[in-house]
Amino acid sequence: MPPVEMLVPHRLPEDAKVLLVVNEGHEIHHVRERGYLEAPVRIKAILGTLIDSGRFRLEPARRFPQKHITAIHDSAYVDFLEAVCEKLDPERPVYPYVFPIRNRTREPEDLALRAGYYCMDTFTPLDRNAWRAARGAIDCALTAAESLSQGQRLAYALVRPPGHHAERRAFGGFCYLNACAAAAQYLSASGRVAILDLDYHHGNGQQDIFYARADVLTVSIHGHPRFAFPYFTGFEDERGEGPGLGANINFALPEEIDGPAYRETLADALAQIVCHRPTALVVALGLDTARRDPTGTWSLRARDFMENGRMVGRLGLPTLVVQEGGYYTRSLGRNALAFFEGLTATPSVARQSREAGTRGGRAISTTI
Ligand code: SP5
Ligand code: ZN
Repeated sequence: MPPVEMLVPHRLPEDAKVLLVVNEGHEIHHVRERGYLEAPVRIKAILGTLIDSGRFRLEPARRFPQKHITAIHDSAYVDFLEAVCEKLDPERPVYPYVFPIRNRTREPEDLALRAGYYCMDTFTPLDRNAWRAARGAIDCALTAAESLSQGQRLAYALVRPPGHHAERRAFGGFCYLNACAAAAQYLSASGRVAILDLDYHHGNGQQDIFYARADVLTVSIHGHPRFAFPYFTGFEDERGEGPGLGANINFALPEEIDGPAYRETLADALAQIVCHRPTALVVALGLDTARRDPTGTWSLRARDFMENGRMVGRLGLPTLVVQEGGYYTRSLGRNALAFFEGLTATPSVARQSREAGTRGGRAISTTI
């Protein structure tokens, strides 16, 4: 079979394109410390490749009320983030350094101590624009989620800072607000939802947020916490609690994994998602599973991302993809594009784009 890109018409009709919502203001959050990998160039690298492909339709983000954030985050945490970030000197980010591992009952007054009260590591700073940028990412994810609820079958929230490490009341791992969780929460108003986290690092944020919920399934495929961040979560015996028991599934994989081995686990994860019978799927797309990623140890290549996308697309679910990690700038664009080529290559997605009103003859389905 020839490569997928040769099978798809060069100019897609607008309604056959993937809806793309980009966090326009993301550059305001820029931690300039050497070695801080979560940098604005990540979005630029992906966006350039996507635009050149002609397969995406850009839509501006709409503003959503704060209640969508407090639906998934503790309101004291949200107030803290907003108030503190606005107060900071733009040149002076605050790094947490003391953590309440013995007693969490009293929130300290001192700003740097409060940072530790609400944080899980020492490398994710609070800075002047972290709140505003993270809020922008939430608006993008919600704009894309809303489009799904209006009949769009596939949307991509291309955002930074990432969100999947942000828990109900904690930031860390370069994340402040959990955009994929906000989108899943939004979509859960109209039916069961599944989150599939494909980032190299465990999706502890949405695990924490939905741990006791049966209606939102959280699945994560990641490097085993014995060697991979966030180190203290992501074990396979974390299965949910109360009504949510069984609705959290972790696949903790070894340090070395290639494309075929990864797909064996992905197939298991997708089978679990089918069992949950969701009405919508949120994919937390980390590209740090790629070869040469400085935070990961795996070796996926563009063709693997395409195959992964193809497998996810075969579920035939309305799908929202939210960008998470991925730090090897040179391959970010091609790997993201390959994932979407795979996603849109499936007959089921093509069938849906016909239903969504794609003109006959130019539909993706006619070429596959
Ligand atoms: C969203 C995501 O992929 N987060 C990944 C977090 C993994 N971080 C690895 C730890 C990096 C610590 N480096 C400290 C650099 C600042 N001195
Ligand atoms: Zn990651």
